[in-house]
Amino acid sequence: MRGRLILIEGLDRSGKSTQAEILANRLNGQLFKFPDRSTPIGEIINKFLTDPTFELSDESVHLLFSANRWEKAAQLNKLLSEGTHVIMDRYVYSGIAYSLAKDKSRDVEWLYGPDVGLPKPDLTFFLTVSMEELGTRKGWGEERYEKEQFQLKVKECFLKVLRVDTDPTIEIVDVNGLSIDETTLKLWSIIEARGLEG
Ligand code: T5A
Ligand code: NA
Repeated sequence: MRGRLILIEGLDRSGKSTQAEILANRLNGQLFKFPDRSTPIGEIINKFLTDPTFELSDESVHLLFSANRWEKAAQLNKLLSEGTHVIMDRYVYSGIAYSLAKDKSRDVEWLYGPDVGLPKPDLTFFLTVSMEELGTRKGWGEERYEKEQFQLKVKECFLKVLRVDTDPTIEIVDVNGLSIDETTLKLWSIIEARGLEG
C-alpha cells in the first residue's frame, strides 16, 4: 500500500513543526520540512529569509521555493511508493499563499505552474492561531515575513488558495489557545476519523 502524505500548513510560528514531529513519530513516518534549508537551493532561501539586505525578485523567490520542493520530490515519491507515511511541514500552498500576499494581482496560474506534478497530500491541515498568540511565540519577528500586517494578508491568501468548499482533503483547524497536547489530540482525531492512522 502507498504511504499517506499528510501536510501541515499555517502562519509563521503557528506550531507546525512541533505537530509535524509528533505526528511523524505517532505514524512511524518520515518528516519533510519546507523550506529544506540544508540543500543548495535551501541555503539561498535561508539567506533570503534571515538577511534583510539580501534582495531577490519576487519571481525568483517563488521559483526557488518550488525548486526546493523538487529537490526532494524523488526521495518523497520513493518513500510513499514503499509504503512509508510522510508528514510534511509546509508545501505548495505556502508557496502560493506567500507569493500572492506580496502581490495580489499576480496570475494564480503562474504561481501554481512550477509545482505541477509534485505528489499531492491525502490530507492538509491549516492551523489557525490569533495574531496576538503568534506574537508571543519564541523567535517571532526574527525572519523576513514575520510582521503582523503581512501575516494577515498571508492568512487571507491561504484561505483563498485552500479551496476548502470543494477540496475534501483540506481541514482548517482552529488551535488558538490550545496546548501542544490538546492540538495533537485535535489533529489525531481528524486523522482517525478519516481512517488515515493505519
Ligand atoms: N515560505 C515557505 C514561502 O514563502 N514559500 C514557501 O514555499 C515555503 C515552503 C520560513 C518562511 O518561508 C515562507 C514561510 C515562512 O515565512 P518556515 O521555516 O516553515 O518557513 O518558518 P516558520 O513557519 O516560522 O517555522 P517555525 O518552525 O518557526 O514555526 P512553526 O513550525 O509553525 O512553529 P513551531 O512548532 O516551531 O513553534 C513555534 C514556537 O511556538 C511554540 C514552540 O515550542 C516554539 O517555541 N509552540 C507553542 N506554544 C504554545 N502553545 C502551543 N500549542 C504551541 N505549539 C508550539
Ligand atoms: Na518563520
